[in-house]
Amino acid sequence: MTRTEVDPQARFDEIIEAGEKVEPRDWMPEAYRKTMIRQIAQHAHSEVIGQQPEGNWITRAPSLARKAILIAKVQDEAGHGLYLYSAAETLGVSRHELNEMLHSGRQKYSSIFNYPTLSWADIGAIGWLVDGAAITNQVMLTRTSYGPYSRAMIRICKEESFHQRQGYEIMLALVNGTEQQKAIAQDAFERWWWPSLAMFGPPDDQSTHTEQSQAWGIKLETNDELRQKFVDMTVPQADYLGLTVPDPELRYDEDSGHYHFGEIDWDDFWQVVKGNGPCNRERIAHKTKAWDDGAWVREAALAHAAKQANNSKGAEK
Ligand code: BYC
Repeated sequence: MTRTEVDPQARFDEIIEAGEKVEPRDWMPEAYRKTMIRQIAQHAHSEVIGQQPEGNWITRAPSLARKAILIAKVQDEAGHGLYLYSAAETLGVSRHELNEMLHSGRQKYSSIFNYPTLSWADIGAIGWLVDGAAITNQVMLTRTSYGPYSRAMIRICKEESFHQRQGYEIMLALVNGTEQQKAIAQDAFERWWWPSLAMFGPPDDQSTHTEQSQAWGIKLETNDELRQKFVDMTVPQADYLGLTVPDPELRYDEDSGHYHFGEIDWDDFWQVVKGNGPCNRERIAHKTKAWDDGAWVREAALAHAAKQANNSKGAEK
């Protein structure tokens, strides 16, 4: 083989080994491309579907300021979806195809968005716990091996930190309020705690993709490592709020310097992943309807772009 004919697999391995980024123009193994499409698409779909549980409270936010903040947050999630669909498109798949795969159940979105938002405190709990869990995972992903995904993550993480703070601040206001407000904060915390821990994915010994994804530098930490990091960070925050973690087995282990926590209900997690959670059907029905209702906008935008292109061709002549 001549110097100019570098073996593409060897070049790919070199990039991964050196901790450099794989870029869209680079050769990559087909299985790497498929894994990246699966993960980025699942992530994008989660951002977009994740607007629904929070959007549910925009009309009922308790003040004008809270409403404005919540609108901004939900809008950010739509923006995250757009960065991520764009990153996925660099792998040779269209946003249209990805949406079709989501609607037909061939692609997933995060389990966490299949639970209902029953009170205003749920908006606080989602920001604090769900965005907190998301950041724990996404800070790792800023260093992931696929360039466009890692760069999207840097921007997303900055916005997620604001989201987490706004959620914590809602909880802080509630726990410093009336007895009833404290009670709804505790109730929301209890309902979101376990699903937030499950959000990190199955235990390492049951995770299908972790080993290969670690070898490719896609995942730099495992599901269990990230879950532990999240628990260690969040329990002291719950203590500060005066909320009780709904886990009788929770205790701080002096030797390891970590919190020990109880068993997650993995049957419930898999039921939700399979489509049988409390809100799966509603979420997909709503998402599909929005996609169908928006078809005319996409068609009009395409017709406009074609007209512009035609006009500029005419001007060139
Ligand atoms: N839900 O081998 P594993 C946000 C699936 S949104 C559903 O460990 P992997 C926000 C997994 O797909 C942020 N399915 O997989 C937005 C696989 O099935 P398939 C969302 C799950 O990929 C709005 C099987 O289980 N964040 O922040 O190595 C408002 C085995 O799992 C889940 C991301 O999407 C789950 N929770 O690791 C507020 C992060 N977990 O695909 C906030 C990007 C696992 O073979 N994604 N499965 O059929 C990742 O980092 C990884 O994909 C995961 C899973 C850590 C989630």
